[in-house]
Amino acid sequence: MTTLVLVLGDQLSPTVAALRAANRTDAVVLIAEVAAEAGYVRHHKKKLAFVFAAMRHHAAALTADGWRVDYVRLDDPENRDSLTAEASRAGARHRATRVLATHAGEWRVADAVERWAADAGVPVEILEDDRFICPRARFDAWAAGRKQLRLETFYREMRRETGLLMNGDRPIGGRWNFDADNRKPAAGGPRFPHPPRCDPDPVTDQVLALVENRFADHPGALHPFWFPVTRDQAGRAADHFFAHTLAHFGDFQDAMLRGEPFLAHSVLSIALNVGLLDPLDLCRRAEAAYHAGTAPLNAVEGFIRQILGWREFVRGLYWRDMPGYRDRNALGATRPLPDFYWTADTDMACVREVVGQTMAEAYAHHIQRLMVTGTFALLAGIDPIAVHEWYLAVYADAYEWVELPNTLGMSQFADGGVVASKPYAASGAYINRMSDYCRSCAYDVRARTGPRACPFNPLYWDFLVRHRGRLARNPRLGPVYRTWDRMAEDSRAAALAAAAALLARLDGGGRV
Ligand code: FAD
Ligand code: DLZ
Ligand code: SF4
Repeated sequence: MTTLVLVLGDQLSPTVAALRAANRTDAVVLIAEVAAEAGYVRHHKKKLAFVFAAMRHHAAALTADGWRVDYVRLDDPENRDSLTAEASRAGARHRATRVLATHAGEWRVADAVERWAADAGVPVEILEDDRFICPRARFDAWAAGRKQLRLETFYREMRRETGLLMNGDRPIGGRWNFDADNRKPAAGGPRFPHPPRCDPDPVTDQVLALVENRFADHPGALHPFWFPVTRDQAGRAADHFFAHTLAHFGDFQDAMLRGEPFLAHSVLSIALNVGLLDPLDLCRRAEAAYHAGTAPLNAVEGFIRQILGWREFVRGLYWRDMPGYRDRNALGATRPLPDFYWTADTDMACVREVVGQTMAEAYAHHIQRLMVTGTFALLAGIDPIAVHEWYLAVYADAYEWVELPNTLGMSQFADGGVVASKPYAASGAYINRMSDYCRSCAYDVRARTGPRACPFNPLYWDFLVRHRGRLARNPRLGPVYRTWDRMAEDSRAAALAAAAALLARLDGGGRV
């Protein structure tokens, strides 16, 4: 009797459901590097290196912990290139009499595993992935019958259920949300500590050589590679964040600064999303920092809201609304993704900085993703699937369950308002307020028209006019439309003409 335990590349927790249900005495754990997962989008080289290095280290840790692990390398000549083909091959190799799997994090993989399981020839048990704070059924029960799903309502319920930052039934500090305090620009702020750099060991060095050889045509810089790839390293990165950075997290949460990719962000999502860290544990540690007086409430509440609120909320939505969710395109956007999303070759300093940093680090923080590359794509009407595939490829923390609702929903409004109550459309003024990018830009952030006008300005008005039929009824956008209507006729015409010229340049492959 042999049980085959499937462990996928983002299931690198020693207590993942399938391992908990198995027994070291009769189990073989299959971990497989496969071309299909490496290539379903053109993943950034650092992301590939991270996933493979973390998988190899996890296999070694499980072996040390007494598990029999069958690790299939990408360069194994027998490798059959897909997770299900490797599961079949391993099933036959080990004469498996049953298979245990933890539900995959992406619909695409979950569907393939389910279809494979139906005729695997042996019983296949697919267990819920319980490494989240809110079980899927709990989210569905919360969502059932609600006309609108709003983060704030869900988040409050999660606060009550976990007791995080609660004083009985009341939120500590008397408010649920300290977002309004979290909008300081970073220029002139404190020095922001760099997240700790983990030097590659020989295992990671081998992976780096593999990625260098096999994925030379994938985007992004492989070196320097410094991400944590073991639980110990991820734990140390978290320790560093709680000791040195969390206290500033709130104040500068929305800020952007040239040459400062990380500011006061934790950069923990990369390790968290493969299971090297635990979400509830991170929330409890943040709460403990508040009680110990080492971080203020606005920072701690902001951090907890991202994990307990947003991360759980988007995951619940993803599973509730897939597979149809991926095809949504409420604003009918069809333009191809401009090349500068890959090359950073643009005169827009903000986009250049964020794409350049993304290609270097496979990381950008939330506001960079949302309000720079995201907002530009939204205003320019880029096909949401192209935008989605870009985010999925270039960020080391990107898995569809978290990336898709953030990109297609929050950032591109392609779900018509499920994740976000209004589109994150903004003119250049927002970027200018929250960053120092505009100071080094070829464009003038204050100009609305003319050759030097910041592209975000005419595109912002053009976007609102293009989608007036759908958006004017949104109470939060009413005042914006009233401002537009009050503008002089010639100013409005000039803004629309500037937008048309810009979009024509974009379509013609001209420089923007
Ligand atoms: P911090 O700012 O330190 O936040 C702490 C933690 O909160 C993060 O580690 C993350 O786990 C969680 N978190 C914060 N915001 C969100 C959010 N909106 N949704 C879910 N979790 C959140 N996050 C991903 O993990 N993977 C993605 O593929 C991803 N794609 C995104 C695409 C777009 C267009 C946008 C706007 C956001 C996306 N996010 C994604 C959310 C967010 O940008 C990242 O979680 C965050 O930037 C990760 O960096 P950090 O660890 O330094 O986060
Ligand atoms: C992201 C990724 C990559 C690049 N490679 C692998 C792999 O070779 N083997 C594997 O099991 N998982 C990989 N992953 C993670 C999977 O894509 C992930 O399990 C799915 O996104 C489903 O959550
Ligand atoms: Fe970006 Fe416009 Fe500022 Fe240039 S002026 S950095 S394009 S917001």
